[in-house]
Amino acid sequence: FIQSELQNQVLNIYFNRPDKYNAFVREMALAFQAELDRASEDDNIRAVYVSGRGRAFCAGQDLAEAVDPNGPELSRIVSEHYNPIILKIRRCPKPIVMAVNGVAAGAGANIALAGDVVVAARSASFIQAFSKIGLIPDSGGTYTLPRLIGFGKASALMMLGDRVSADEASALGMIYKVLDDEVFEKESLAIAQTLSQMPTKALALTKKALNKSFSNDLVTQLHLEDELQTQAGNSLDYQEGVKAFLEKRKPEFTGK
Ligand code: LHQ
Repeated sequence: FIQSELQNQVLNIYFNRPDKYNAFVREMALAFQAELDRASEDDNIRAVYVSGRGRAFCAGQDLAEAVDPNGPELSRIVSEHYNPIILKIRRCPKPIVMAVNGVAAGAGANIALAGDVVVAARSASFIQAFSKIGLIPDSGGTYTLPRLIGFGKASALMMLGDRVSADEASALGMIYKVLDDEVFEKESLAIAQTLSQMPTKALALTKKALNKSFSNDLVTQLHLEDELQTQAGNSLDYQEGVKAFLEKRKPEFTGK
């Protein structure tokens, strides 16, 4: 249910259950977690790209599995499938591009929104589908969405469950940008390739600082920046970045 391939230094991960709009079953959730672990641990992977095969990005939890008496119970679906996925995305020391190729619903929407750079094809859409089936938004949605678009809009989208087009999502500040369908795959892959050649350690430290940005006060955040900047300053990529600038040439970052 998950396909992955290493392309240069990018790990491309595809949700691959197209006839079910890439809805998550347990096996798929665990396989996605394993790919995220691999991305975190392998030094040769310097960026991650996540997209969906077929027409959808991901329709969230497979609802047939959710009500299957022999399937995992609801609380385990949250605690063993989605919570670890969101933490693995936010803790991954590599930039993660979420390339939303089609509809992203429920947990599928909130997994997309947890990415570092979220782009969508013009024909894609986002739905906080939970309220329509009597559930609450999970997969970090109640944390992430208000931070992205503000409390009022998040609350309305989560209660009404309205479908938001890619253009609306971009206007709301929910995603980084919209790409035309014809160039979507090529241009979104290129963003991941670009990130993979950037100073990987600095990007990891940037992500660490951003993870704290809405919960720390200013003084604490300034201290954190100081600490993380010191670490960035010790990297070889910092040396190379400054050297290349002074020599008026393109830097060659190694991620070290
Ligand atoms: C699906 C699904 C799906 C199974 C499309 N499951 N088959 C946490 C805790 C525990 C339990 C529950 O969940 C969670 C987290 C969550 O993610 S809750 C939210 C779960 N997701 C939804 O409620 C979304 C359900 N899907 C939809 O509303 C629609 O399918 C959307 C709006 C995504 C797309 O609509 P359409 O473009 O009209 O496509 P479609 O409805 O015809 O779907 C295509 C196929 O995919 C269809 O299969 P079929 O065999 O009939 O052709 C759907 O049954 C299947 N599918 N989502 N979540």
